[in-house]
Amino acid sequence: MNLLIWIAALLGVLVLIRLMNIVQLTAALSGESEEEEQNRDNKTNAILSMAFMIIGLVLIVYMTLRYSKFMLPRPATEHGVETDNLLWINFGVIGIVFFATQIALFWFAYKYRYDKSRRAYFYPDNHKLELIWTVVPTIVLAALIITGLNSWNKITQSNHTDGMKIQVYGYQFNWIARYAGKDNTLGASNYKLITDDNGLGVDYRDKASADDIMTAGNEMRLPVGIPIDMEFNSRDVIHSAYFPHLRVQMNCVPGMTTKFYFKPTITTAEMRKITGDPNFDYVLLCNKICGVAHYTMKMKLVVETPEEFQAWIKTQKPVMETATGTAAQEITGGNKSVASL
Ligand SMILES: [Cu+2]
Repeated sequence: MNLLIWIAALLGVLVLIRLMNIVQLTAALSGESEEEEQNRDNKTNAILSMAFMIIGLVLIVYMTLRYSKFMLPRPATEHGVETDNLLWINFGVIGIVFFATQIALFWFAYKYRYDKSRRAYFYPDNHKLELIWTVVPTIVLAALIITGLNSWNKITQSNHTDGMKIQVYGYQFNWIARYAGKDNTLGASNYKLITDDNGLGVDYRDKASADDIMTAGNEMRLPVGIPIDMEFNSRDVIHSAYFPHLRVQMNCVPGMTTKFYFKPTITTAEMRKITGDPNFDYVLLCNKICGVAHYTMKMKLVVETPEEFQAWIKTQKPVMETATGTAAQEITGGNKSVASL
């Protein structure tokens, strides 16, 4: 089948070449000079390039409007509103420059196509023009970068300490979430302690780990309106924790802890109303091509009221109970009662 398509395409090209030969022959027979013929070709190409520009630009506008429903819904976090604004300012600037340069490019090609009666104008340089097209983009880019950096610093500043501590652990190929529990302190963890039983390498000797909670099943939850101080780790390769609707993304790097501080503002139930999709769910995805099953790294995220969240977290098991004995026993010297602290 493929071979047939290729042969058909090849035959099509051959037919086109023959057709062009015929056109040339008829032109020669009708006594048209080579120059006249070139002029005619130039004009045809100039008109075609204008048509290409108009159709292209119209299609860009049409596709953007037609498929905008596939864009992310409005941000479900406080900082997300700010990053979205930055994004749209960037799109605006890029859009204006794109339309201006494309129209100028095609218009010049059309307007200044070869004309026998026109002499080329020798115009080697213009310092004023060069100054303008250097200074204006410099100012615009500097403004974009400085406002972007300011926002980024505000979002990632390190003195956030009031947030609920949650650790998100990436591994090939899924996620684990660990909540800090009542003391809001995550027990120490160390990659050297990772075993089959203790997937996060939690140090059970650290009392802070006693009330840490690990989520069961492929789901994590967050309370709405409460600041979250999220830590990210990886057990193997670099992953990237990506909550598209929360506008949160952070690399998970083996051997180091990265952080993201944010505050969810819209619950899953509210977002279902906003999007008009009764099956809408927030997700945590991996945004680094991390291996063969990268695409399966997906965890459901539920954002709910603090009351609903509290009710749910009570049903989750402490990390120590999820360790099936040996690991916790070894480290605590067989003192399993630590789990009930
Ligand atoms: Cu991954």
